[in-house]
Amino acid sequence: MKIGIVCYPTFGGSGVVATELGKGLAQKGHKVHFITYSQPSRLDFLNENLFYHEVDFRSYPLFEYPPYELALASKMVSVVKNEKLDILHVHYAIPHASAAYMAKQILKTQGISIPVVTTLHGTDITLVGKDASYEPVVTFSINQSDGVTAVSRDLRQQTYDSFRITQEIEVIPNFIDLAKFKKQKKDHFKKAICPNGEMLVVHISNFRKVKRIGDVISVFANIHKEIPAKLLMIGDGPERTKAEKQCKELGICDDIRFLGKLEAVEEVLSVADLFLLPSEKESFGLAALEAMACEVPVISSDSGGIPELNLQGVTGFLSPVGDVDDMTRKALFVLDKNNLPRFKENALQRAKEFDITNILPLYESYYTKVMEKSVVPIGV
Ligand code: GMT
Repeated sequence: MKIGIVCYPTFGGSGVVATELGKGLAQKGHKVHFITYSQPSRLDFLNENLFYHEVDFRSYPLFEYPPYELALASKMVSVVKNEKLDILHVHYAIPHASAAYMAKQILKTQGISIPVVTTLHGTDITLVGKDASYEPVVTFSINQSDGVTAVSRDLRQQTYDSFRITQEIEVIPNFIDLAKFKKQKKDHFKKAICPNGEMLVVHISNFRKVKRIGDVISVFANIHKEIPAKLLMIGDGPERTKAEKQCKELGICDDIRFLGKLEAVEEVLSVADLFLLPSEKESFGLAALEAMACEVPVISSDSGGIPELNLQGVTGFLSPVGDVDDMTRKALFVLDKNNLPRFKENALQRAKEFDITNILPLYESYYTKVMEKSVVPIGV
């Protein structure tokens, strides 16, 4: 198959999923063409089946906001035509689904038919997409897609609840490549961070409000009162400064380090004992899956699609959003030396269910189904 993948090339979860999907498909022999405004951060290996097309959007004195969506649609038109793509798969509805609709209509006038699959990732539905400034376009472009997938059952339901959807939405969960993303032996690293055998707690996100970074610090501060522990904060974003201030106020700066954006998060996760994900909303929680793949149990909120991944009392625990005390109690239970090995093992076993080898075939057969459905009968 010749597949065009459109995504945000940044550190966000949707970009990571799209890039890993493209890499996996390329390894299976499909030709995969990425169409993005810069090279996806994880598109790091050379493969004869992988191609990258940069969307060039020009600035012009008249444009306060350069019309990225138009440049993207134009690039989609040229890549579909020149590379004779079979299908376009866009990740994150805004603005990728509407740009794909525009490209599809332009191509139709040239006698070219291209099926479009839109994958909904989370905030494109639960936050930004719902906003009145985008909602009509999001609803329209989801309904005009030839196929729509959501990364969890909860996100599918939220989409049906928040938009007037006439499409059937298929759930294809996020995945991880366990052959690459796994616990590494990094004892020296653990010794450097936790010289006195402290427990290592980790949080990874883009530090937006929705991640409830303040709860991460509060839960850690409570753990720290009870047992020797260190916290590593990985990622960056608008809430970081506030979180650093909170650490200072609590007087625990010496035991918390903000590492910023890191490429090789598996190196840090390999030495972690617990992962915190207290998000307000989370359609799936790819960061938690990455932690579990490195044998790290998870204390999370029970919001969105997280319960479809993190199993209560098995791979960690879930608490109501904002219930810092409950999260603390559960974190201390998991970190108890008599319990930790069992939770670590369970986390890994659960992560294996989301291995790329199980999920990639779901996308391949979904593409085939959509392509078969979209074939225009001769004479119509
Ligand atoms: O919100 C983020 O962390 C980024 C966002 C994205 O689309 O880039 O992540 C969403 O998609 C991820 C991949 O499908 C999911 O694992 C995240 O749960 C989801 N984030 C939210 O729903 C807040």
